[in-house]
Amino acid sequence: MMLWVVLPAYNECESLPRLLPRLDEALRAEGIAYRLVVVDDGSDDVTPSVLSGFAGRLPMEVVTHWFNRGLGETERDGLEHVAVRCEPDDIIVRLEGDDTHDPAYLLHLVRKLAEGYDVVSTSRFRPGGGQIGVSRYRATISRGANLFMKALFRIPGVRDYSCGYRAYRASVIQDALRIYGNLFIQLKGLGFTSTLEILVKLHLLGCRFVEVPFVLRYDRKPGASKMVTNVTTLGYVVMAVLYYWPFGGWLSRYRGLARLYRQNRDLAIERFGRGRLPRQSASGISL
Ligand SMILES: Nc1nc2c(ncn2[C@@H]2O[C@H](COP(=O)(O)OP(=O)(O)O)[C@@H](O)[C@H]2O)c(=O)[nH]1
Ligand SMILES: [Mg+2]
Repeated sequence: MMLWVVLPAYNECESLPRLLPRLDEALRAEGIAYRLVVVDDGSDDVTPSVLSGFAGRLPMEVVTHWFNRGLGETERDGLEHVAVRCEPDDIIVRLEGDDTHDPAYLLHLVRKLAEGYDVVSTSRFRPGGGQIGVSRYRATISRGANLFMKALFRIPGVRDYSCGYRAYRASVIQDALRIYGNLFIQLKGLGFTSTLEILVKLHLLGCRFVEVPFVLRYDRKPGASKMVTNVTTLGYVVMAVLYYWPFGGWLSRYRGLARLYRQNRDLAIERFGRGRLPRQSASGISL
C-alpha cells in the first residue's frame, strides 16, 4: 500500500519548510511508504525554489501550474496526477500547504480507512475537534456555511463539509474520474467550492464516509487566508442549483448510480462512465 499525499500550494514558501519535514517524520515513524505530490499553483514567491530544495530529500513530485489557476484546478490536477499512477488499493490524502493541518492526523485517517470506509474526513465538529486561532467572524461564517451545506447536501457520516483534509480509497477517486470525467470537479473557478464538490460527487457515487476529530491550527498559518469568501459562497449556491436542477441536474442525471456502483461496479462504469483513465508510463507518456 502506498500513501499518496496531494498538497496544493500557492505562495506557501514560509509554511512548506515547517510542514514537509514534520510530514516526512510522521510517516517514516510509522513505516508508511508515501509519495508526495505538490501542486504549485503558479506561486509568485519563492515556493518553487523551496520545493526544489526538498526534491532530492523527500519522495516527492511537483506539478506546476505556470499561472495561478485556483484551488479547483489544483485539486483536480493533483488527484488526476495520482489517479493515473496509483494502484486501486493505495490511499490518497489531500491536506493544505499552509501548515494548519497537522500531519499527525494522517495516521488517524489511514487507520479509519482500513475499517472499510471509502472516505475519511477530518472534522472540527466532532467531540475533541475544534479550531485554534480562527477569528470569531470566520468561525461564524464557517459554521453557517456548514449548516447550509448540511441542509442541502446531507451526507451520512459527514459534519464538516468544508475541511479539505481527507483520505480517499484510491479506487474511488479512479472510478469517480472514469464516471464523471472532466465533470468530477465541475466548479473550478469558484474559490474553494471544489472541496465540497468532491464530497458530493463521491456521495452520488455511493461512497461510505466517516470522520475523525480534528483541531485546525490556524494559529500556525504564516500569512493571511487566500480564500475568496464571496466567490466560494457563490459557488455553493451555483452547486445547489446544479444539484437540484430538474432537467439533467446531478440528482436526476446520476439517479441510481450509487446503488448500481455498490452492486456492480463495472456495470455502473459502463452505464454512467464518461471518462477513460489511462495508465501513465514511467516516461510520462499516456498509454
Ligand atoms: N491552487 C490554489 N491553491 C490555493 C489558492 N489559494 C489557496 N490555495 C491553497 O489552498 C489551500 C487553502 O488556502 P488557505 O489560504 O490555506 O485557505 P484557508 O485555510 O481557508 O485560509 C492552501 O494549501 C493554499 O496554498 C489558489 O488560488 N490556488
Ligand atoms: Mg488553510
